[in-house]
Amino acid sequence: MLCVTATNDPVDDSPGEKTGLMTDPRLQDVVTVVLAKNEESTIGAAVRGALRFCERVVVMDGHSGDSTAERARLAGAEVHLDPGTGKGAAIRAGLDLVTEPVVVMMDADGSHDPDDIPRLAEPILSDVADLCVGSRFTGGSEELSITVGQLVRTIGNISMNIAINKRWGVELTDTLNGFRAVRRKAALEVGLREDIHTIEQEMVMKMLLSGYRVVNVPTHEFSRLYGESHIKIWKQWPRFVACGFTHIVRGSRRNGSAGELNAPPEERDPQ
Ligand SMILES: Nc1nc2c(ncn2[C@@H]2O[C@H](COP(=O)(O)OP(=O)(O)OP(=O)(O)O)[C@@H](O)[C@H]2O)c(=O)[nH]1
Ligand SMILES: [Mg+2]
Repeated sequence: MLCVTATNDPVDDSPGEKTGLMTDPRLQDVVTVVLAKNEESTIGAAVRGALRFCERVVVMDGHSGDSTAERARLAGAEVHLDPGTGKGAAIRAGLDLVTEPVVVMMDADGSHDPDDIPRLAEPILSDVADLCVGSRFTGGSEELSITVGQLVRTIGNISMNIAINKRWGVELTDTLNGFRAVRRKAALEVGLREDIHTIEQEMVMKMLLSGYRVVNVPTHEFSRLYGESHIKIWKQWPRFVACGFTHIVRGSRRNGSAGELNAPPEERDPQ
């Protein structure tokens, strides 16, 4: 069914088809959690794209005031309301409610390409990593420095990469990208607490602190197609700095490893 949104663009509300699952049956262990707040123009394409590679797509709806939830359902997703306190809280709630061993997290604003889902999941499915973050620095981005706010975020991202690499002796190129795959059990074990977008850096640092393997693979980032960013960088930057600082100075319980896709896996339960 084709509808017309407030943007006057035709929106496809047809359900997704699971075409990618036929080529790699291991993808049955993967669920995609899509984070969406007021993304009615792009949610359908995001869900249909993800459904090509996953049995199940779960949309965490940030109490959207538009038709995001309805369009997500029409496209074939299971939709849940998030706790209402930000993207981080939505991610934590999503990790709690899914049961699949590998969770891909994807934005709904059209900036992430669902075709990258198998590439993100691969290091976890083949047990060479526990967290795989898409790298915009090796995969390219249309969003790194168009506005002053984006430039500030890019500088913050590079500074965070350098600090994390120095602290844990690793070589990560992007630690803040929300497009990532994680071993669910490990993500639950490290005890994530952040309510807002800071959960992305918290996840990387807590996984490294706990000895989990963190890698990057190249993924391309497109510009958000419609609507507005939910990051209020001029208001939220102190929280980003405080979150980074807290975990970087904390004592290490075990040494993490990163960037080594061929490192021998430690003995751990792959689930
Ligand atoms: N469920 C839920 N999703 C959210 C919330 N805040 C943001 N999102 C979604 O999380 C994704 C990332 O948020 P964005 O505002 O695009 O953040 P960003 O990609 O870092 O910022 P831009 O590059 O400016 O788009 C989008 O799909 C949002 O709709 C929230 O409170 N709850
Ligand atoms: Mg975005």
